[in-house]
Amino acid sequence: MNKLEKKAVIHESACPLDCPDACSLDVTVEDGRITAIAGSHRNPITAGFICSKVRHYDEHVYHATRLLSPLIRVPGSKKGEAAFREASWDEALGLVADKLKEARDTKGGESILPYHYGGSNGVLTENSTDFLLWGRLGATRMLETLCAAPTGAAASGLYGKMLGVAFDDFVHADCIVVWGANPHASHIHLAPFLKRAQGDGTKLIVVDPRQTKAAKAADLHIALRPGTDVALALAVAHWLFQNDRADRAFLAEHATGVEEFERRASAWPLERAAEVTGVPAQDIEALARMYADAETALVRCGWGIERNRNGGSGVAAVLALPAVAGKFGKRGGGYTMSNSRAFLFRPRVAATWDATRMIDMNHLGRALNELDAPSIDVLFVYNSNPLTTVTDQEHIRRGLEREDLFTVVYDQVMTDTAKFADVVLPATTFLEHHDLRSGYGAMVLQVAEPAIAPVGLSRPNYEVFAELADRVGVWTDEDSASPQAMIERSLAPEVITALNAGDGIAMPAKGAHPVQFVDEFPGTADGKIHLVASELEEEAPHGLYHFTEDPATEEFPLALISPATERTISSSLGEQYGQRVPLAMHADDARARGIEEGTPVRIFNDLGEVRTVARIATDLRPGVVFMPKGIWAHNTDNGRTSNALCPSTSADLGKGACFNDARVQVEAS
Ligand SMILES: Nc1nc2c(c(=O)[nH]1)N[C@H]1C(S)=C(S)[C@@H](COP(=O)(O)OP(=O)(O)OC[C@H]3O[C@@H](n4cnc5c(=O)[nH]c(N)nc54)[C@H](O)[C@@H]3O)O[C@H]1N2
Ligand SMILES: Nc1nc2c(c(=O)[nH]1)N[C@H]1C(S)=C(S)[C@@H](COP(=O)(O)OP(=O)(O)OC[C@H]3O[C@@H](n4cnc5c(=O)[nH]c(N)nc54)[C@H](O)[C@@H]3O)O[C@H]1N2
Ligand code: SF4
Ligand SMILES: [Mo]
Repeated sequence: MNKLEKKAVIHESACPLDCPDACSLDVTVEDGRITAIAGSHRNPITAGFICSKVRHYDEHVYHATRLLSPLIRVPGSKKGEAAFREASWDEALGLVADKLKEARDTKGGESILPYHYGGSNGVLTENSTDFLLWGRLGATRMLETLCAAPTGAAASGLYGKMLGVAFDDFVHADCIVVWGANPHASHIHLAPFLKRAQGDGTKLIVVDPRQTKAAKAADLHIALRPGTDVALALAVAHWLFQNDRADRAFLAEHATGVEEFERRASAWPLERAAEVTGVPAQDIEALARMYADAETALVRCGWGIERNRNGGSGVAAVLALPAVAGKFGKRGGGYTMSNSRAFLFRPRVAATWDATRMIDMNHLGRALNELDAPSIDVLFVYNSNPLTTVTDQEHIRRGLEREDLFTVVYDQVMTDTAKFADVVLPATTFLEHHDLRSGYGAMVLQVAEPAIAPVGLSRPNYEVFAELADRVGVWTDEDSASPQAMIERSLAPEVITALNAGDGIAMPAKGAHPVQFVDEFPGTADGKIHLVASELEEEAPHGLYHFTEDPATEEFPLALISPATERTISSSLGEQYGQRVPLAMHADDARARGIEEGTPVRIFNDLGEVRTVARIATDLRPGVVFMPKGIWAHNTDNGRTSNALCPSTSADLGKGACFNDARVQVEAS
C-alpha cells in the first residue's frame, strides 16, 4: 500500500438509489476503506444533507452478508436453503454460459428469462451490455410494471410527459396538495421546502389513507380509502365546473376532450364521492375550495395513487385538476410527478431487442410455473430482489423451488431471492464501479466514479455481461464495455459537453426550474392537454376515469397497503434490519378481533399468510392495515412478507402492479 492510500481522500460521487432526489455525495476513503459518506452541494437539492440510509451505506458495503465471491449450490441441497460453496469467476461464468448456450440451442432463447429492474442503477449498470447479451440470445423480454407504469401512461397520455415544478420552486405556491406521496420517507429533500412554504403561509393539503408526517403538519388531511383517488379527483373537478371555478378560457385554448371530461366528472357529486372515498363531503369541498382559491396552486402527485385497480385513471384525474382550475403559467403552479424525462437518452441496445415474447414482470410466478412453448429453463436475476418485491410471492417461491429451473442471482448481498439460486454472482456497489445517473425528482445528471476498489471478488454489471456475451459467442469487436464508450453511446454530444463542462454534473439545457406553460409545454403531438386521451381510453378496460369497486369481501375485509419506509429503498439495505416488522392496524379493527399491541397475528387471504405481531396505530383509518414494502423473510415469523398477500392483478393503465389492492383478514394466532 502506498502512502497516498493511507491518507483520507474525499471522492465526489452521486447516489444512484431508486429515489427522486439524486443526491451528490462526498465519500471519505481511508486506507482504501470508506469511513464517511456525506451530502455535498454540487446538486443544489442535496444542500449538504442526505438520508440516514446512505449516510450508513458503508454498512451495506461491508456487511456480513456481502457476497465476496461467486457461489455454486451444493449438489443435493434444497433450493432456498442457501447451501453454497465458493467458486472462481471462471468456473461460475463457465457454468452459466454453458446453461445459456444449452437453453438457446435446445429450446430457443425464449427459454431464458432475464429478470431485472434497475432501481438502484444508472445508465451503465442496466440496459447496457446486459441488454446486448439478452438481445443477441433472443431471450424473453420483460414488461416493466412494478413501478410508475400507470403514472407514466397517464402523464404521457394527458401531457406527453411535461416536466414538473422543481422542488425548490414549491415555496412559490400558495397551496400545495401532496397527493399519494410521502416526502418525509421517499424524497426527503422536498420536506424542507414544504416546511418553508408553510412558514410563509402556504396551505398544505395531504391526500393519503395514512396520517404521514406531512399529513400531521397539513391544514387538511384527506384520509381516503385506498384506490378511490379517481372518485375524489373527479368530484373536485365537478365542483370546479359547477361552481364556475373552472378556467374555461385556458381549457379552450390548451386542452382537448374538455366536454367529455366534464361529463364524466359530473357523475361524481360530493355525496357519491364521499360514500366511495370514505371522506366527509365537506372535506372534499374544502379541498376543492382551498385549491381553487389559491393564486398559485401545486399538486405533488406521488406513486401511492397508482398501485391499485383504478391507479391509471386516478393519476389521470389528479393530473387533470391543474388544467381544469387553470393553475399553470406561474412559478410554483401546476404539478410535479416524475422528471425522468429531463434528459433524453439515445435509444440503447434495447431498441434492437424487439422480436421476442414479452412477459409482465408482475406475473413472474405464472411465468416460472405455467409458461410453456417454451417454458422458462434459465432465470437470471440482477438489479432486483423479486421474491421480496413482487406480488403473489408464494407462486414465485414455488417457481424458484423448481429443480429443473437453473437460476442465477447476481447481487451485492445474500438476498431472499439469492438463497434459491444455483449460481450466485457478487456485484459491486456504486462506490466500486462507474455509473451515470439522472434523478427523477431533481433534474440533474451525474457521473459517479469508483471511490474504492471492488470489495472481495465482486465485479460490475457491464464487465460481467460483456464477458458472458463473449463466452456465449455474441460479443463483437465493435462492442465496448468501457464506461466512456457506454456514456458516449447513451447521450447526445451536447449533453456530454455539458457533463464535461460541469465536471461530471449537468442540468437540463433549458434549466432545472421550468414554469409549466411558460417555458415547458405538453409533449403531445399537437402540444395540447388530452383530458380524454384516445390511447388511454382504448387501453383502460372500462374506459378512462372508470371507478372499479373495492375488491374487499366479507371474508377478507381489510385493505393492506405496503408503501415505502425511510429505512430501506424498496428491499435494498434490508439485510441491515433483522427485527420483526409488525402489522399496523387501527384500534377499532384490533379490538373487534381481540387483538392488542404485541398480540401475535396471522394475516391471510387466498394467496398466502404472514405471521407477525400487531401494532396499534394511530395514523391509519379503520379498515386499512399497513406492512411496508421491501421487508425480508427475516422480518416476519413465517418468512413471508406483504407481497405474499398482494394479488398479481393489473391497474387500468400500464398494467401496473396493484400492491395496495391486497384485501386480507387478521386474527390473533
Ligand atoms: N426511503 C425510501 N425512499 C424511496 C423508496 C423506498 O422504498 N424508501 N422507494 C423509491 C421508489 S421505488 C418509489 S416508486 C418512490 C415512491 O414514493 P411515493 O410516491 O412516496 O410512494 P409510496 O411510498 O408508494 O406511497 C406514498 C403514499 O401513498 C399512500 N397511499 C397508499 N395507497 C394510496 C391510495 O390509494 N391513494 C393515495 N392518495 N395514497 C395512497 C401511502 O400511504 C404513502 O404514504 O419512492 C422512492 N423513494
Ligand atoms: N408490497 C409492495 N411491493 C413493492 C412495492 C410496493 O409499494 N408494495 N413497490 C414496488 C416498487 S415502487 C419498486 S421500484 C420495486 C423495486 O423492486 P426491486 O427492483 O426488486 O428493487 P430492490 O428491492 O431495491 O432490489 C434491487 C437489488 O439489486 C441489487 N443491486 C443494486 N445495484 C446492483 C448492481 O449494480 N448490480 C447488481 N447485479 N445488483 C445490484 C441490490 O442489492 C438489491 O438486492 O418494488 C416494488 N415492490
Ligand atoms: S437515497 Fe435519496 S435521499 Fe438518500 S442519498 Fe440517495 S438520493 Fe439522497
Ligand atoms: Mo418504485
